[in-house]
Amino acid sequence: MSYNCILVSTDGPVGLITLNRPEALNALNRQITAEISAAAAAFDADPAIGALVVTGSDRAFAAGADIKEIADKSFAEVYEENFITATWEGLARVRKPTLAAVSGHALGGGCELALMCDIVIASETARFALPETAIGIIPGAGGTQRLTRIVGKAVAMDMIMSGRALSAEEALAMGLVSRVVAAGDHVTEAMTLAKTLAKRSRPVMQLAKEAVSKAYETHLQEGLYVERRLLYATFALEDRKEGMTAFAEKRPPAFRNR
Ligand code: CO8
Repeated sequence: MSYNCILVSTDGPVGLITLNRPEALNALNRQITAEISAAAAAFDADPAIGALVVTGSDRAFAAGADIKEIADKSFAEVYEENFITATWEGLARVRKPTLAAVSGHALGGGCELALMCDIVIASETARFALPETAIGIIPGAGGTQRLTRIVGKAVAMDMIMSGRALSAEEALAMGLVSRVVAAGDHVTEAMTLAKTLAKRSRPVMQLAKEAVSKAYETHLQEGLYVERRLLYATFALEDRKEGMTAFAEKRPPAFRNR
């Protein structure tokens, strides 16, 4: 299969997916999310592959959902398209070990994409944030659920309500990431770790993953369902339209609370 928005390669038993929309800081449009999910599913099904690494560029892992693509959507459209569920969640469904190698911006959906992976390796330049409320929506690809389970209510509320960004070191202290490495070393570190994991027994790794995931996924599906309904509801607001239009026009938003 050929892809337009991602680069796909292998190094021995490790599959590497590199987000490749540099003109938009790897903003996640429908095509790139579909391609990430398709590539992840293909690696998951490939018996030669034992682990997957997902990365972006040095400047941006991903700067969130593509605001320009969704700016004109209505509630009916995002609800009918089942916007997130339809293409975004392929990485979360992979049964083999998944690693995110993050440098630069991991914002909104980009942060959520990293949180879908089992292990997050950060470059010291990485910054994690959920800035959605500033443009009139709420996180919708697991941010309110996965982040809260990892960092707890206080930090999750702070990040989601204020858009506060975490540095790589803060993310390490709070458990979002497991390793911080020097700028530029994140992919090498992730690939080296992925090769180690890929050499272990496949079923044992999958069982370990399933067991750890269960520790915090119980009731997650319910939480994700509620989150999605509430995200779609923001598309009924004039303020959501204003937030995204203001971003595209490079001006501060003028919210009218409706
Ligand atoms: N969407 C679309 N385009 C983007 C995005 C984005 N999220 N982020 C950056 N770009 C584009 C810019 O518009 C710009 O394009 P152009 O050159 O044509 O103007 C290009 O990428 C480079 O960006 P900047 O010039 O802004 O670069 P800076 O270094 O000045 O700033 C930032 C980098 C801080 C990352 C800045 O671009 C920014 O704030 N981006 C938006 C971040 C954001 O708000 N992300 C959250 C998006 S919402 C989300 O992820 C919710 C997920 C669920 C959605 C479900 C919908 C139903």
